[in-house]
Amino acid sequence: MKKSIVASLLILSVLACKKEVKKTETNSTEESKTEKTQEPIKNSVSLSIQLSPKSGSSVSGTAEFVETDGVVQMTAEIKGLVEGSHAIHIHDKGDCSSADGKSSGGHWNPTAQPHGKWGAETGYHKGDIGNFIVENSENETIVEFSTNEWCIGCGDDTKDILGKGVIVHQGVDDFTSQPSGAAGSRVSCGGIIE
Ligand SMILES: [Cu+2]
Ligand SMILES: [Zn+2]
Repeated sequence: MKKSIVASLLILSVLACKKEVKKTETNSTEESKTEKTQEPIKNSVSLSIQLSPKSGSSVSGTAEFVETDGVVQMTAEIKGLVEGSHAIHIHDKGDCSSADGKSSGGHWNPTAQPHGKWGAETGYHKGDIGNFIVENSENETIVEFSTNEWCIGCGDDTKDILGKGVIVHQGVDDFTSQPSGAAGSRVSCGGIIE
C-alpha cells in the first residue's frame, strides 16, 4: 500500500511539474509579445498646448510635454519674438484669460523656494525654466528643457505641472530679483490643461 501511494504521488508531482513548465513557457511568449506593442504607451504621458499672444504682442506657439520613465521633456516652438534673450517660466495657474497674462499668477513654487536659476544651490522655483535666445525673429525658436522634478498628472503637488501655465516674457530673467526675475511683460501664455 505504502509503496503504491508513494509511486502515485511521484507521478502526480511529475505531471504537475510538466504542466507548470508548459504554463511558464506560454506565459513568457505572450508577455514578450504584448511588451513590444504596449511598452511605449504604458510608460509615456504626453500633452500638447497652445501659447497665445498677450499684452498686445503677436507671440504664439505650442508647447509639448512628454513624460517618459519619470522625466518630463518640454519642447516649445515660439514665434513672434524680437531677437535676443527672453524668459520662460511655469506660473501657478493655467488661467490665461486676462489680456496681460497675469491671471496665471506668480511663478509656480510648490516647494517655497526663492526665485533663481534652475538647479541653483540657493534655491529656485519649480517653474524657473530660465532664458532662451531668439536668433532670428523670422523663424520659430525651439526651446527644449527636461527634468525629473516634474510630472504630468501624478498628483504630487511638488511635481505636477498639470493645471499650471506656461508664460513667455518680453524680457530677460536676471535670476536674482524676487519674486520673478524682473523679466518684464507676459507676451504669451498657455494653460497646461488636458
Ligand atoms: Cu514668468
Ligand atoms: Zn521664479
